[in-house]
Amino acid sequence: MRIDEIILRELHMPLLRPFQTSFGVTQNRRILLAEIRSEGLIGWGECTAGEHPFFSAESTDSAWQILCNELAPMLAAESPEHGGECPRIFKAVRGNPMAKAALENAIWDLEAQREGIPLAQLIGGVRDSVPCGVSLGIQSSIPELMAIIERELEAGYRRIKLKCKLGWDVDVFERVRNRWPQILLSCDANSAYRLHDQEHLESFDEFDLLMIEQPLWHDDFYFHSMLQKRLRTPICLDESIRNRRDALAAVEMESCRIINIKLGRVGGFSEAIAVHNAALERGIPVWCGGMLESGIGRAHNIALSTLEGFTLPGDVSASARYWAEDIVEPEVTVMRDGHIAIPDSPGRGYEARTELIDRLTVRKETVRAVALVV
Ligand code: OSB
Ligand code: MG
Repeated sequence: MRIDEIILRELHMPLLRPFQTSFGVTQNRRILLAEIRSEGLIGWGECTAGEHPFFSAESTDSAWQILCNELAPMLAAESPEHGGECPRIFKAVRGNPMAKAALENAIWDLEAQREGIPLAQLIGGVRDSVPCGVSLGIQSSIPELMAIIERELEAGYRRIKLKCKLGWDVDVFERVRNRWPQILLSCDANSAYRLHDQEHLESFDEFDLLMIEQPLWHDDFYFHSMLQKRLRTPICLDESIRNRRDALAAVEMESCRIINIKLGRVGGFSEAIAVHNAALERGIPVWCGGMLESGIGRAHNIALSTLEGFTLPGDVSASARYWAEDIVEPEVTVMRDGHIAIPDSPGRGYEARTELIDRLTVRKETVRAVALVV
């Protein structure tokens, strides 16, 4: 595949509602998109870094720097045939998985278009629809949260995940469980707790949660494994799992019983598939995490979720929950049964709305292969 040009953009996209986690509040997303033009086709990828380096070390600004000055020139010089070649091409650059994923995922999208098949099919997906859950931020009151849950269940979502921290956990779980004894309910601490909270975390067991996501340090396996021994509720790791080796270590040490796979966090489709395969072989269920993506990242998450091991509802939900207007056509919608249907057109299956993208763009940089003049 000859790469003609790589266009990098930063878009400003205000969320419909602020999203609060234990590490902060997000209101305005600064989203980086990679557009790769190759032989008449266009692949798109999204960098899922946050505005600040709070979830992981990457941020919009650090990823922009690495994309423009390191990764895009490397990729343009190589013209890979397959998305699976990207990890080798980017190997010299340590870390920066979200920046790498933006480019790698755009190459997978291009490859699927060139083959004339949906991206889900290219990666070996086995589902024609994927079950969806919602991730609900910390609210200013329990009644507000209850009203939101009611609405999301009404819309068909099959799992409710509550962001939590000290002061927004057991009282909330109790109220929600009393009202909805049967629903799939989970929580995500984003590393809000420490070992001295162990007894408090043990008290979560009575709420019959599907899982507790990343209760302890963002980079830990050992203490999660100590904690898992004391809990009936499965631990799910998100932040800690950066690659297949991490997944193997976590499973081996019994640090978790469930794994959240995020394309950005692991550096793109190649590593996401490798994590999935490792988990599947070991009987560990996985699900697809979300990072408040635009429709481009969302399209990739949907394709990923079609792999066999994605047996739990993911944090992949409708565009209209996040944006007044999404940058893809059609927008991502969820059916009454809480599933998203897999598109059957070639590539990612959701068209980029280029005029809207141009209107939302605040900076843009084009990278081309340096012509070899002999
Ligand atoms: O930990 O899963 C997380 C959003 C930003 C950063 C981290 C996380 C999240 C979410 C949002 O939970 C999921 C979504 O995109 O709806
Ligand atoms: Mg999480």
